[in-house]
Amino acid sequence: MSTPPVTPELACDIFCAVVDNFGDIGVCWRLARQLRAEHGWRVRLFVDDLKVFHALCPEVDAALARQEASGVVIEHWREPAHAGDTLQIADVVIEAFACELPHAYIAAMARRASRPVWINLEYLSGEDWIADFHLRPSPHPRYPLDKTFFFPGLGAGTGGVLKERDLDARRARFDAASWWRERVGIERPGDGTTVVSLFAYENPAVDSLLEQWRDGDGPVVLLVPEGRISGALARFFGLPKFTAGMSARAGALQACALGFVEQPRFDELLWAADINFVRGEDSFVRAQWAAKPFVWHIYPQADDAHMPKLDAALAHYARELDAPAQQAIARFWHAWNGAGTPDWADFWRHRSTLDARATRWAAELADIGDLAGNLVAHVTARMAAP
Ligand code: TRH
Repeated sequence: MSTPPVTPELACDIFCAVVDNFGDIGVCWRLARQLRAEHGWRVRLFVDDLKVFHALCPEVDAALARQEASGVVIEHWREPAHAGDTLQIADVVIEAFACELPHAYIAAMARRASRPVWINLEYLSGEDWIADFHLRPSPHPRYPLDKTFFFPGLGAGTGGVLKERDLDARRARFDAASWWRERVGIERPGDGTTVVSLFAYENPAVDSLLEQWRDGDGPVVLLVPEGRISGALARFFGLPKFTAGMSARAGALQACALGFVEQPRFDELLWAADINFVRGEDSFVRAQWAAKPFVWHIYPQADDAHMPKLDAALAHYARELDAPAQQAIARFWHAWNGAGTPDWADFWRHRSTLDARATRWAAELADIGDLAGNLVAHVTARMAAP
């Protein structure tokens, strides 16, 4: 649900430490743009790794200490003590994924006449306990400051997930034919072909899946953004590498490697495909808004701690499906995450059920309200409180 701006000039600082890959900055960059564009907030984004940021936003220059893109001020967060050249403390401070704020900054927050609203934005999870912990305050041990835990989630009572106001309209306007010519360099495949997008970490299950697509009855076009899975594609096709612009064929399978594109264009890949393999956090969310069947390669954690999160997401997404479809999707998602061997035919025979569910699920998820709007509503209520 969208909320009008609290004040046009409300200032917000977002701190983001890039742990690995693209998800940390991916989420923060999307949130920063949305707070600026849709809620009129004045946003500064502190990021410790501008090279990774550059991949998502090519206009970011990794050599600059301070710059601006899409109306957001971007500061290179160089060392833990650095928090901008001046210690101007914003009205709202968002610490993403429990990255530690500079001590000098926290001390200055405590000195500020009107205390900032301090939010710890957590990682997304579909687990039930999220709703109980969402918006819980945690007092600072030394300063008169409260930090509030903001939990993105897939169910009622959570912070929801990010969704731009114009996303559905952009999806409706998507010109698939032009996209295929421009990005893949071939004509859009006909209805008899299954188009699969593959954004994943290294995955031992991919060889078996590639074999099944190669030996299957129907043609499959596989779109693979260059990245961690590209080596497996190269080995499968007997190529030295599988980089942007390359394509390869084997049996019923044609694979095309795509270059990494700026973040706002990533959705187009998901709209162009019939089914999307996604990973981490942000692409997982975008696949849900694409309203197409998808398979999640969850970020692997020690001791299989990620498996309950995978099952919690399945419980939301696959609820309502009949038992055979529910079991097939669970088998396939588990196999893609290391438990078993993926069986494409067993999974894809439920295609029409999965198509219909994907559309309904996108509507259900939208009912929770978008994360940026929910965050703004929370801050507005906090600031209005006596
Ligand atoms: O890259 P990810 O695996 O990110 C992460 C990190 O590993 C992080 O540490 C972890 O905590 C988190 O997952 C859960 O996957 P994710 O989250 O999907 O982020 C990928 C981003 O890259 C997403 O914002 C989309 C973007 N992207 C582009 O902008 N252009 C592209 O061409 C592609 C393929 C992706």
